[in-house]
Amino acid sequence: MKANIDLIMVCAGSQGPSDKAHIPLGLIYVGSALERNGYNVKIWHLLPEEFEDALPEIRGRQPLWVGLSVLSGMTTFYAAQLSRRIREEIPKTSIVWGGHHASAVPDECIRKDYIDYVIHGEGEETAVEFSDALLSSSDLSGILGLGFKDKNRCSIVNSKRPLAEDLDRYELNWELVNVRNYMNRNSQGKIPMTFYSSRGCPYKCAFCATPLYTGKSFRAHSPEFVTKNLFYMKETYGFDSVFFADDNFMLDANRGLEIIRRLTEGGVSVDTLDVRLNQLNEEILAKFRDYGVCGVFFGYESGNDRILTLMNKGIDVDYIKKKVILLKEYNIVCWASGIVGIPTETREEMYETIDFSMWLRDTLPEGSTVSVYRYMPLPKTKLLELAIQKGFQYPTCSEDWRKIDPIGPYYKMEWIPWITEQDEAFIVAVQETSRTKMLNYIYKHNFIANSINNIFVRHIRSRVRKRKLRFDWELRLFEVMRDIYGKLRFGKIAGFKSQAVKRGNKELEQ
Ligand code: B12
Ligand code: SF4
Repeated sequence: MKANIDLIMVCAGSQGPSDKAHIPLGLIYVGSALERNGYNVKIWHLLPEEFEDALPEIRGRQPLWVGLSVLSGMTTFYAAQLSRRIREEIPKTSIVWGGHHASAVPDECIRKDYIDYVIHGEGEETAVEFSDALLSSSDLSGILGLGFKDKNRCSIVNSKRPLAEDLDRYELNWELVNVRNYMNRNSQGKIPMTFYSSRGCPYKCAFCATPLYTGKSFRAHSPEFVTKNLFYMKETYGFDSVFFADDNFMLDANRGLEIIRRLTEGGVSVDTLDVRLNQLNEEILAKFRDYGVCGVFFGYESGNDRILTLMNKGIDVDYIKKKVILLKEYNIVCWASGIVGIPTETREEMYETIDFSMWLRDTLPEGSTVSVYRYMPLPKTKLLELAIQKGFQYPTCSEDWRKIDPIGPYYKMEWIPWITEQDEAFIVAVQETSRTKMLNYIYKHNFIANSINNIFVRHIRSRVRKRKLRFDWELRLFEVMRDIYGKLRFGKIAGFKSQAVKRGNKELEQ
């Protein structure tokens, strides 16, 4: 072995332990590439409360470098904290940031004193070239996709590395993680795993960061590669279902359907796949139904046409409605997601989205989930420019990133000043209650959970329709239900508190 390398998925998203249910695919790709090239890799998947316990073992391994996978938001803040602790504990080890945040703003990251190197863009090849160069103390200036500090501590960010065309050459070693940690039964009694079968998206939704990293052109694993890996996971561990987190699984419809067919015939059902509504038609939905595709995830984003245009979504409310009615006809369970708090969005426009989300919930097949998220201005996105014009305070340090989060834990949304306190309390209350559908997952008590949930949701809806902005006892009840859910599903209380709602309500009272 050439050297030890430790890779850490910093798991500090607002959804806490449930974020840890997703296998850290990015690190498995990077770790497998390093391992193939002679490095001894260990992957860690850490919640902030697990950082301290992991440090002694990392120190004991004396890694050549420790790599952190970092997303923008709360994770950025915790990744900075962890990096500082690694620096204190293992001062000789180099600290490398990779992942979406590091890729979006490598120049910002490399200036931090707790970051030695940044790998921006796809990490498989850069990580190997960088490790070899570090080991042999070679020149780093020619390594595409790398950011570093030169002898004078000046920050240098090398050019981007071209995106990989042939994804199949990235063989995956799943045993780099404890696969069993990612085995959770869903409401159908199946055990789904997250998989990413293609990269790239040609669309240009103004709020979305994805094409910045995965590129505009569609690059895909072959059906053989996908089925080989998923059948391996079925035979070895018992995963019998899959969630495709691809940017656009159905962009190449023939390939998508071929994968679904092969998987279904081999006993792996499709739990959910990310789609754009314009990729669905009757023929495709009929196939989904025949192959038993359980659900699709799509962004309806808004219930207002002006906002949809601003988002550059390329579809309007009528179009969404037509597709939703089709989904209902074919009885495809959906995960639909909307966003409120877009720059320039008025209160009435926001309410239209909330009303539309209730229409969606009524119309979509039983078991569907409709979630409304707060707008999160992501680095380098089109909408960020407008957000800044309208007063968004772009974080100047990693600490500030913790305030920017689309779900929780409910800091005051001072970073998007076009949202008033009152709106904020309302949005958060709607968000909280719209997520009660997660109780569906309590598979053993599905009927009871659903019944409680439905009564609860009916009550909340009538408050939303009447624009009643206070949700005191309802939110307390919701917190109890969520804690029960956390306990049953993850063995621990999620422990989220709706601070903003409480603060918002308090301020409304004054
Ligand atoms: C699955 C997914 C999740 C999962 C798993 C997240 C994860 N960290 O893997 C869950 C549901 C937990 C999740 C949560 C969130 N997500 Co998410 N998620 C995705 C999704 C759909 C796919 C990610 C994926 O698996 N890609 C496949 C792998 C192969 O690629 P990869 O992870 O990018 O890794 C490659 C490179 O980035 C790089 N790399 C990655 N890490 C490292 C580390 C090192 C050291 C190196 C060298 C290289 C390297 O090499 C890898 C191989 O090429 C993307 C959208 C997308 N299409 O990418 C959004 C996305 C990553 N999520 C996003 C966001 C904002 C979030 C949340 C913050 C939202 C929230 N607040 O709830 C949370 C944060 C959670 C957290 N843990 O911090 C944004 C990130 C934007 C940004 N600038 O950071 C994205 C791009 C979607 C978007 N809105 O545009 N997410
Ligand atoms: S939201 Fe989906 S379709 Fe739009 S740019 Fe992002 S990945 Fe592509």
